[in-house]
This record gives sequence, C-alpha cells and structure tokens, in this order.
Amino acid sequence: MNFPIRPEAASNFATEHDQLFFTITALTIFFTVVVLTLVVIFAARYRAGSKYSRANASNHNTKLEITWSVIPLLLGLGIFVWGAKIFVEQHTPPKEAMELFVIGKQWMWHVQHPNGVRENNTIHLPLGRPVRVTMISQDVIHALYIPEFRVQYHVVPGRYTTFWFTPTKVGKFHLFCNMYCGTQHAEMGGYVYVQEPEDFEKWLENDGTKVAERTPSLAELGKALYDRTQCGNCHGQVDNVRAPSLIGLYGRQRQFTNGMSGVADDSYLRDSILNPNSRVVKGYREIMPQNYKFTEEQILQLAAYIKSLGAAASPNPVTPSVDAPMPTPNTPAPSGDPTSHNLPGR
Ligand code: HEC
Ligand SMILES: [Cu+2]
Repeated sequence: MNFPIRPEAASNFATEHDQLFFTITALTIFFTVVVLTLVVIFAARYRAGSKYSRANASNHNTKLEITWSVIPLLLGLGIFVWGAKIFVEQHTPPKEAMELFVIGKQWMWHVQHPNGVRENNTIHLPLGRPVRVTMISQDVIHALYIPEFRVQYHVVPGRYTTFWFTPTKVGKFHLFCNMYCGTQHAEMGGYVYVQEPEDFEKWLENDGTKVAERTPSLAELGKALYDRTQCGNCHGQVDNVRAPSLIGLYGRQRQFTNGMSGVADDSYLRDSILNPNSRVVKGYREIMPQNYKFTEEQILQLAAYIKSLGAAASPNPVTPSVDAPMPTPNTPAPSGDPTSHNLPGR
C-alpha cells in the first residue's frame, strides 16, 4: 500500500521540521480525544432522566483550573520556541553557503547561478552543500516552496528575501509557487535536481546543456551593463568629489546624511541603484540619476559586479567568479543631463 504521510525528507531541516509537525499533530489529537471523551461521558451520564445525583454539584476547583490553564500554556510556549528556533535557523545561512538567485514572475521561476548559468523552472544543486537562496519578484507576491526540503518563503516585489538549506539526498524534487498569484499560478513550478557534486560541476560546465542557456557570469554581465550605463562617469577607483568608489563597498558600514547608518548588503545595493536619494551617503550630494529602469535580473548583475570589486568583512562574502576589471577612474562627466539614462526593460 502506498500511503505516504509525509514527503521525502531531503534537506537538513526536514527531520526537525517533521518532528515539530508531528508533535503538534499528536497534541491536537490528544486534546481532541480527551475533550470529546469527557463530553460524551458527561452527556450520557447526566442526560435527562438519568438517576445520577445532582446534589452538591461543585462549581469551582482552583487546582484543576490552574492545571488545565498552565499545562496548555507551557505546551503552547514550547511549540512557539521550537518553531521560532527552526525559523531563525532557516534564515541564518552559514558563511560558506553557495549562492543562488531566484526571480519569480508570472508565471515562472527564473534561476541564476553566480557563474551566469540560468535555468527556468528547474534548480540544479550539488549534494551536501549549503545553499543560500536570494529571492525577489518581478511582479506580484509569490512563494518559493520545496516540500521535500521543508522550506518555503515569500517572494515579494521590491525586496530581497532569503533562506538556506543543505540538500541531503540525490534526486528529483518538487518546486512550487505557494502563493496564489494569478490565473496560471498552478503551472508555476518545476523540479529541483540534486546531483552528486561531480555531476553538478559537469552540469554547470556544460551549462546544463538544454536546460539552461550559456551566458557570461553574473558579474561579467553586470560589468557590461555598468559600462553601457556609464556608472563610471561618477564612480571611480577611489572616492572623488562626485561619488564614492564602489570598490570594497559590499559588507561595509555606511553613514548617511540623515544621520543613520547601515551595512551595504544586497538590499542596500538594490536600493542605492533604484532609489539613490532614499539614503544618501554622507559627504555626497543627491546627484545620482533617479530614474534607472533596471529589471531585477539586471540589478542582480550589477550587484554581482559591485561585489566582485572586493568584499569588506561581510557576513557572506561572495567570491568573484571572474577577475573583474576596475572601473575607469574619474572619466570626465558627460555633457548634458546626467539623469537621463533610461535602459529599456527586458
Ligand atoms: C551622476 C553621477 C552618478 C552616476 C552616473 C551614478 N552614480 Fe551611483 N552614486 C552617486 C553619488 C553622488 C552617490 C552617493 C550619494 C548617494 O548615496 O546617493 C552614489 C551612490 C551609489 C551607491 C552607494 C555607494 C555607497 O558608497 O554606499 C551605489 C551602489 C551606486 N551609486 C551605484 C551606481 C550604479 C550601479 C550606477 C550606474 C547604473 C551609478 N551608481 C551611477 C553618483 C552617481
Ligand atoms: Cu507565483
């Protein structure tokens, strides 16, 4: 008889997730049975016409009431702490995790590996290596869900979200969108292929043959875009009067003109490119063009290039996959309005 009560357990989180799930299920069943049994017993015993004595009915029992309040309270808190622990773990990737970028759009998953290999509605991963997934949506809210890994998280427009896991089994697993996102929501899915590390390396080198298309690395694409958009007109090798240098920016602490500060992480890079005036770096003026229209893929490429320019003591440094050339220092500013670069969206 084939009656699986849970999906295959194929990631480091699966077992503990299931333990929590089955604990909650067992508690639910236990209390349902206790309450229902008492209801049935009392209903039968004190039904109209039964001979049971109703004299001296007690209407208060402090010990009993404290017991049935405190025990469920502790059980509830215990489940909360256990669930919160798993949640926090899933969102705290280890430093050595490999990176994967996922863009959700109506109605497909677009996946980018740092070396530039891309795939649609499939994700290839090596066995036994932690993977940090950075996700963003190009339109509405989606949710990336891999049941066999017991991971799921929202994929929202305008903001990166992230989780991580380590695949622990070779095989083919489900990939779903788990947030209703329009008419073809049900078709927004595919498969995760976990391979032996050697097979995965081979797959990456052959660009996944038919599954993925060969492209330059993310950082290379970012460099090309950076040059085409002429970011180097302002950003040079070193800080200059026009703009700060982007070398070594990733992971560094930034001070802003509004007195706040923050770490230059992925969200910060995205924000600095799309809304440069939301947080202006201390010592500089609001001259960076406001109206760049980049797709989420292009933002990831630019960010990969900026990261490849050297990472400070970042929580998750990304090793550049190419020796990215430095931007040209201090090229003279273009004549005309520097705020009029508009890239056609793809
Ligand atoms: C007209 C000059 C100019 C151009 C062109 C320009 N920037 Fe900037 N950029 C600035 C200035 C000035 C700042 C610092 C003030 C601020 O935060 O807005 C800045 C800040 C940044 C930051 C944050 C840097 C930090 O030190 O925290 C990033 C990232 C960035 N720019 C990326 C880009 C990219 C990518 C492009 C090209 C698509 C670009 N910039 C084009 C002037 C420019
Ligand atoms: Cu979706």
